[in-house]
Amino acid sequence: MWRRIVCSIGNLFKMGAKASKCKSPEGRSFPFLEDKSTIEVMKETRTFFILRGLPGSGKSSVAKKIVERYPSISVMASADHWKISPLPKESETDSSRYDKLDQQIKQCLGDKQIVVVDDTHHTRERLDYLFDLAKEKDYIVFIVDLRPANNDLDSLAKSNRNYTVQQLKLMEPELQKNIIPYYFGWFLARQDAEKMRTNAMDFLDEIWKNETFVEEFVKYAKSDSKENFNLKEYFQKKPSVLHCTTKFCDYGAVPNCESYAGSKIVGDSLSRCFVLKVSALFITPRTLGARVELDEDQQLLWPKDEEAVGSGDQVNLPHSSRSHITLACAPGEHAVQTGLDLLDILKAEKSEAQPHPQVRMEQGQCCCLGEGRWIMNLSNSIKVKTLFSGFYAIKKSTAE
Ligand code: 2AM
Repeated sequence: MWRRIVCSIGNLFKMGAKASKCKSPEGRSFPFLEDKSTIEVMKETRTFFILRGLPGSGKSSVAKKIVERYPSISVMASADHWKISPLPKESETDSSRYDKLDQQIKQCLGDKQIVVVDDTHHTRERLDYLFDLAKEKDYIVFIVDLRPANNDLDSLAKSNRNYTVQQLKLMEPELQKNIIPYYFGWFLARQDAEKMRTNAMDFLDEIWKNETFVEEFVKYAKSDSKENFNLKEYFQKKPSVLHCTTKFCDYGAVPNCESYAGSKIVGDSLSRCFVLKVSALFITPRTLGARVELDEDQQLLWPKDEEAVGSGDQVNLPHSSRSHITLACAPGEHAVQTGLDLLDILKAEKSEAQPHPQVRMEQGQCCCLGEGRWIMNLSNSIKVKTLFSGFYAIKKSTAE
């Protein structure tokens, strides 16, 4: 009966805790209800659940289970509670119908870490409105699709006397569509994101004390005032939620993104936690980023068609070499540049054209690759806890 967010894989990583069997009493499985590691990370993260499906598909029972699983940090906002019918009367507008529910949702965002919205969510307009609310408060969105087994609307209508098959059929086509996000990725838990930000700032502070760096970097930085150059001010454009992109989809416009979004591995991994290994920090005149080295299981989520890394070049890099977290960008630069800078650095590191100057730093060995490109390979890698999901809000800001 339920699709999309299901946890059936034999776990992709463990945080010391043993992966639990992922079965709910009805035989359905959800990492956020059953998987110990995911539950721990959920407690450190802000998540916004959008339960989606026809009336009677089981949304309310899942919503109830989420709230029971996370007492005191979660809240449910339900359309039923406010007597909102999924099919409006002709005289009704969405804004008046949803007024009370939306007031409740807005009040809960920020107040509670986990907000669960129980409604059919069968119109794109409504979803976009909720995606925006979640984005404003930096919540990670989990869409949970609940679909009737074999599309059996007759049984659903029989068990749910408020609706006829015809009415269900009006809502069904939209609910059959997969919602393709702007991008899929691993979103860092709040404390771990803070840890990464602190590490990045410490890195900037320390490297700025090194004369070799200052002299080399400032030459290439895109700044009119080289004398008063300030490294931290230069990198002040920062993403509000740190993440490691797996697949950029542009809401479906990117080739092959539908097959990625519909793949079993993605379906099995949505809303599940993963621990990523950060092995290096790097800086260029354009971006500041963290290199992420994926383990075998995490690589399964890396798009197969992505690399092509180095094709046409002399230096070939392994699959998923681009995986990274954007920490900040220079003025006028977009986050997408960070991955390109990382690939460029890795290729330069591999090429034997010239010896690279090295600087010893507190967290590791820092290497200059010319043209303002520096990478610090960490002596001790940093582990960051993340949740896998999509970013769905319609992009407005240029900082992402
Ligand atoms: P990032 O992964 O380097 O941070 C939204 O713009 C997110 O999708 C950003 O985080 C960005 O980069 C990533 N992104 C944007 N355009 C992209 C593209 N063409 N290819 C891959 N990732 C992209």
